[in-house]
Amino acid sequence: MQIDARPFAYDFDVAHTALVIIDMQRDFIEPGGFGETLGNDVSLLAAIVPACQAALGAWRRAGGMVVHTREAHKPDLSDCPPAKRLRGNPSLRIGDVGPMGRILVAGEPGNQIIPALSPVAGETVIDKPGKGMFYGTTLHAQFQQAGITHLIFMGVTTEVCVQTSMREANDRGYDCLLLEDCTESYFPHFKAAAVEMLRAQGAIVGWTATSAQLITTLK
Ligand code: C5J
Repeated sequence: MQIDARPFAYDFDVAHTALVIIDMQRDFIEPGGFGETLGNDVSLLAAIVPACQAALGAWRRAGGMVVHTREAHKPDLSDCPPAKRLRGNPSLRIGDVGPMGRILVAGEPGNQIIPALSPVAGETVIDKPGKGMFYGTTLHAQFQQAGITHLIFMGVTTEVCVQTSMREANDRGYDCLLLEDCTESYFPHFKAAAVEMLRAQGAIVGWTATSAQLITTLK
């Protein structure tokens, strides 16, 4: 299959491609969660949910592999370096109790994927302690075992966990495509810059396209 992507056409086949959904967690997307507590307008991120649902629905119908990631630490925080915990808002750090449970801790209500994009049986769910999806996870081995060579990305936030994961994937040899309308940042100019730099210099990190382009291609 081929998508008329930017900066040039992206070729893939569903059997060797995974749809990767980065950190669409309640704490980042829902009002009253960690993201809002930090002073962010979460409605910006919530606005991409319908496009994500449409792309995920089409991908599921096509029978492709689906991976959901969560930024999540163990309850004892043994996988959270002090440098990460000490960064950010001193009154609400990783592991502290926030509006939806302990911040970025596995199993807490806010750490769950939003109901609109809930994983279904057979889909892979990865808890990652870092911003990138390969750091401290078995995902690369899982992709190799499944014969995955291409990755299509959605999720939040564009310039943090999405971009880091795409860069990690690019270095491991995957051909990566980002669905532009299925990713968002609390800072729109950060999203715009991240999208530009990922596809610059002849797709130095990867390609970009829209969910509509993917859905049309899969039909
Ligand atoms: C993600 C973050 N998921 N911004 N985390 O991007 O800290």
